[in-house]
Amino acid sequence: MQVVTTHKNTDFDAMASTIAASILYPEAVPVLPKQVNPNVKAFLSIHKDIFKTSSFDDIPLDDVKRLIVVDINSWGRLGRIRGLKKSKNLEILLWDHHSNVGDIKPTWKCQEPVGANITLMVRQLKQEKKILTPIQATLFLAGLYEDTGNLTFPASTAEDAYAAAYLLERKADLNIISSFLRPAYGEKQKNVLFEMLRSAKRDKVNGYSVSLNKLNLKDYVDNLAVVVHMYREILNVDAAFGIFMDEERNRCMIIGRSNADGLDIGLIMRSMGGGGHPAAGSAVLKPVNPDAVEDMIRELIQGNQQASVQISDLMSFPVYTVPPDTSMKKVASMLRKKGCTGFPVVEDGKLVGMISRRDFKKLKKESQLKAPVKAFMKTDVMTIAPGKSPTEAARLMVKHDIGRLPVVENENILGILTRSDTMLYFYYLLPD
Ligand SMILES: [Mn+2]
Repeated sequence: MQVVTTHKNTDFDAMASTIAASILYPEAVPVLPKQVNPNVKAFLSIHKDIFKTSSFDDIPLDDVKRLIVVDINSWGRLGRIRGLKKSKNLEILLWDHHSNVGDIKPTWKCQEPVGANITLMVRQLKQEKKILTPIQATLFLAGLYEDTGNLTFPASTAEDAYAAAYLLERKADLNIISSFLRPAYGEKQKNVLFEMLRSAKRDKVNGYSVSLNKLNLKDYVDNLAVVVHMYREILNVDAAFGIFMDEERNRCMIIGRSNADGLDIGLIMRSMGGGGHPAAGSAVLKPVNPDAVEDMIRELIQGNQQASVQISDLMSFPVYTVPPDTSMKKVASMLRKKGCTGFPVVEDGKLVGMISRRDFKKLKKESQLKAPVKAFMKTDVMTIAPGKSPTEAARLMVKHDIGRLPVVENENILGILTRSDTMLYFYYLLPD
């Protein structure tokens, strides 16, 4: 058996490197330690179906013949797998960008002092002509940016920038990245925020509390998205827009942030030639009259509501359900046949529980396969109404760490919303 793993308190670089290694070594099972950083955890909870990782509890240590360690070179910072330290005949491959001397003695290594470990792996993926999906590229670039402070930390190298360019070419999504990373907030950004707060106004558009703020920038300020993000939080409005006239570059930059379910910033920004997702987006225009931009945004918010996507547009149906007295054996074979990861359990048309592949871990003996599903199903089931927004669904999935939400109206199951359904929405892969 081959395993790839990384350090405890897993950050984006470590997580990205683990996934990248599982592409370079397709036989290797990616294993994450129990402790991962909160932002990585949030990312994982909505991307779990795409980035399948195991925990050490599922790995029989004695079977591990090859261990691939990424982004760390000391045993002490690995999880339970450090039990292998004394193991003989274990092949160890190391990918690490730290130059300190560690106590892992690899059979083979790629160790270079670059800003992010994922840089080394992206170079290899590129050499081997492995195809990356936009979602993989997004994760990898998140790791690269986090470890290099968006390529501003002194440890950043040209190699890191080449890797970043390659990931952007592979369509890494910067909006997704900025919503998961904590970006830099410095003196320049502080000044812009202060200016914006001094002239802040709030009003109601289409029932939403909105603040639009126009500002002339004397020189270039990066990370304005962070400023607009904080501005919205301080004003506590449903949506905030910064309309920035950049005199030096002779252009107008529009950044929006929304916290309201029906108010889709991505939709508004796309109408202006930009892009984004429901909670965040931006557009860059040629020099225009900022008042005209403000009017345009107001009109787009007015027309926004009908266009907003609801759960019922995304959910999968019909739903395969099982009655509570179905045997676990039957459920297992149905899961395989239908290619599902779980089923709602329904009695007299009412939802009484959920059974998922994970629940099969509760089975201790072969004979328990004869037991009815109601003995192993989860009974406190989270559901969602068809008229709710995908943002609301994503919030529930992240908060309760669940992969599928039954869509229920008047106690009837209409469909089921999976992580992948929700992700399609966030990455705008929906057909128009
Ligand atoms: Mn790192």
